[in-house]
Amino acid sequence: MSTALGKPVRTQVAIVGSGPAGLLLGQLLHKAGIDAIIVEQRSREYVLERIRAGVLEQGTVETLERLGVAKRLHAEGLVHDGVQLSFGEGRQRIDLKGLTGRNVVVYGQTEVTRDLMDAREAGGATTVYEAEDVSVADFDSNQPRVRYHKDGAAHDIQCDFIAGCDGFHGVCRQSIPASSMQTYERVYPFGWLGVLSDTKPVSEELIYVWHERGFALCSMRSPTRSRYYIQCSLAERVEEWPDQRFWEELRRRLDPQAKRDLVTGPSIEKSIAPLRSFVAEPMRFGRLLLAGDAAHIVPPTGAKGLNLAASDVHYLSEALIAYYRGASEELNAYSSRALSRIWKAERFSWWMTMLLHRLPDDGPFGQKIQQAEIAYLCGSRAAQTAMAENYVGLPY
Ligand code: RFL
Ligand code: PHB
Repeated sequence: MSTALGKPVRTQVAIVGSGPAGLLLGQLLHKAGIDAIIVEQRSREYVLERIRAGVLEQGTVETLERLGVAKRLHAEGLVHDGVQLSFGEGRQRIDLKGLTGRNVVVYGQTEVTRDLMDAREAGGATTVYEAEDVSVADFDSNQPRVRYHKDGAAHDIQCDFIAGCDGFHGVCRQSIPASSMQTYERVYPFGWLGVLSDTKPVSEELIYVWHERGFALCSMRSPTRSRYYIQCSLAERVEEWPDQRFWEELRRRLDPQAKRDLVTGPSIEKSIAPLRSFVAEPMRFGRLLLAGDAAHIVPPTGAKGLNLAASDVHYLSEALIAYYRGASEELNAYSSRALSRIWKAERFSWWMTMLLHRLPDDGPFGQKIQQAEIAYLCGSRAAQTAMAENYVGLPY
């Protein structure tokens, strides 16, 4: 059986992936009058249902504001001026606002995605969902292409540039010759078991928990919806964690106040995520430009993944806009500009991960060092400022 051939389509920038990186880039280009098509392998509903990040840096919020998609974020997002560190019996507040003048906003990635999708649809821009066998070609020439199948037909998009916004497992990074790319990776020997529940959050601020049984995080999505995580072994399966076992284990790791305040209830989502640090350099190969998780991964401990996707596409959109105005040098600088910020966020995410998790191979010495570092953090305004500066997000 032969495959029907769709009419070749032309656009300026073909974006692969409709996660936060692809959708944000699409809006930034649209606002500048640059034509872009997004090609996404999943359905719109699937993309919207993935429960992921929850904490937005001010820089991310400012980008959404400039795009005119922050109305619901301002109505429903929770502004957090501090985060809490809990360790055994005690708790320390890190005063983000007091130490840096900045804050973060708790607003789910699913909501950001929905707002961006709605704006894109209202602006009449094209997104192809459920594209099969997506491939990228000829990006070492001036006429790159994105190909895919849909509804039994083969499609071909001709473009000036391809933006690889297709996440860690996407096709774009994998299409770059390995000899042209250097990768750096650390896989952590544990995961996060996450639960979403329609219960009142245990605290008004996020609590990051160090405990000898392992890390825990108390987060939220709204005043009535909580998001909790506990460190687990990678051998563990979700089915082994009925709700009651999860709540008992979480409670064990909390400080006395949080133990008392914890409200439990049925989970509405439960999943295990592995933790990884990863960077691919450079982020440009010819006319293929990578952004977001396609180029780098951070462990979620610092809440940086979505925010890095936002800063990448900020730099990338500036470079593409400059190109279409006749200044092509900015595209050459894209990778190094983005990587400079990425490595600092990689360092911070690694640091928070190593400080707060039980490290199976580190033994009692490692635990003592963690405790000493937490005690130092509690007693030093300078150390708290360093943490706060990174948590609220370094400047673009
Ligand atoms: P995404 O979101 O993975 O989107 C990539 C999109 O590309 C599509 N795709 C393809 N499309 C076409 N053809 C192909 N061959 C394709 N292959 C893949 C996918 O279907 C998808 O729609 O990457 P993007 O846009 O770079 O965004 C990155 C963020 O999603 C990610 O970094 C964050 O979710 C990480 N993260 C957090 N980040 C924060 O900033 N703050 C947080 O609080 C935070 N918490 C988290 C997190 C990630 C977590 N998990 C599940 C890994 C908490 C967790 C538990
Ligand atoms: C979340 O709410 O999902 C969340 C918050 C902070 C993190 C990671 C995840 O560091």
